[in-house]
Order: sequence, then structure tokens, then C-alpha cells
Amino acid sequence: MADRMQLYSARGSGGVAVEAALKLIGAPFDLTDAYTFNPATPQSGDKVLAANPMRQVPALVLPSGEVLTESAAILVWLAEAYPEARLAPAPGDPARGQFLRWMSFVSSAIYSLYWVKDDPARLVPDPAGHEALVERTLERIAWCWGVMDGQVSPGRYILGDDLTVLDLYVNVVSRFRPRRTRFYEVAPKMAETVKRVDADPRLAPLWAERMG
Ligand SMILES: N[C@@H](CCC(=O)N[C@@H](CS)C(=O)NCC(=O)O)C(=O)O
Repeated sequence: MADRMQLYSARGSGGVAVEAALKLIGAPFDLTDAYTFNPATPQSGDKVLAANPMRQVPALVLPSGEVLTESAAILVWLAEAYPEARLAPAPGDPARGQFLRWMSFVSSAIYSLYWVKDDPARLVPDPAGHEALVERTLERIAWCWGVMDGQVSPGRYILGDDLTVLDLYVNVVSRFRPRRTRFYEVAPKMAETVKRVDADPRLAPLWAERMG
């Protein structure tokens, strides 16, 4: 049995939110890069199949051998497994409901759409339809960010004055297309919080190295 966690992730992927959480927690882990979303590197992407038949990163293998997939679940699980890091409102905390709501929203309403955006031929065989599909998918993503921004009441961070894994998640996914400039337009309240997380000295080197 391994004594460290193993994380399958990739530069520029949602897995970097998990890398950021592990960094703040200070938990040792081994990193395996698997570039699942780059058709030019199929063998790299295939590496994650050892842990995730969905061929997606992130996937976290615990020292017991148990596998966790799904970015939101991994982030919530890490926050609970390492409560001393204070990366989520605990069960019973008044902010818990909104925490779970928005973790799930980012995963289901936004992140899942990249399966379509990254390879529109998965749903539309005719290349003539790809540009419109990508454009409309990006519009939907921007609209969802706007909906979320209209419903949250940030303090220094999205849920108030404490940084949570939701901030890490939004920080990373908001860098994907349609990218930050658009995100700042549609989500002006969260714009301030993501910039604060960008500048966090504990995380800035990670962002530069893994999301630059
Ligand atoms: N539902 C998954 C989605 C993960 C996902 O889409 N990961 C991307 C990288 S950012 C990926 O591996 N894409 C390859 C694919 O979907 O084929 C999660 O939340 O972890």
C-alpha cells in the first residue's frame, strides 16, 4: 500500500484546483500528468485510465487504493478530510448549503460543458456545425457564471471572508474559455475574489507554473 496520495492532473486542467487544495493543506502527493484533452498526446491522456475509465483528470488515488474522481467531490472530500486547513464551511455552518450548491453548480452546469466544447464532433458529426456549437456552448458558460454571480454575496472570497475550495475551483475553471476577460464582465463580484486568489502568495507560483 502506498503511503501518499497520487493525483492524476494536467497543466491547464481542472485538476489544478485539486493541486491548489493539496498545496494549502500541505499534504504530500505524487503527481502524474495525463493530458487527456490534447489529441496530440494520446498516450499521455491514456495514463489516467489506470484510475478513471472516463479518461478524465482529476483523479485522486488514496493511500488505501480507493479512487476519487469528479473535481467537486475531490475538493469537498479534501476539505472534510483535512478540517484543520479550514477550506470549507463544516456541516452545520450557515454557509454549508450555499457551499454545496455552488460546488455542484460549477461542476454540473459549467465544467461538464467542456466535454462538448473541447471536441464538438462528439455531438455533431458535421464539421460545418462545430463553430456554432462551440460559440453557443461558450455563451452558455458565460451565462451560467452570470447567474452564479447574481446569486452570491462575496466578502473577501465567494462565500464570505474565508477562502474555501470553491474559490480554488472558480479560480481555475474561470480561466478556461471564454476566459477571464469575459468572466470579469459577466461576474463582476466574483472577479474581485478570483483576483485575490490569483495573488495569494501561497498559490501564485502554482498558478504561474500550472495555469500560465
Ligand atoms: N466531471 C469531471 C470533468 C473533468 C474533465 O472534464 N476534465 C478534463 C480536463 S480539464 C478532461 O480530462 N477532459 C478529457 C475528456 O473529457 O475527454 C470532473 O469534474 O472532474
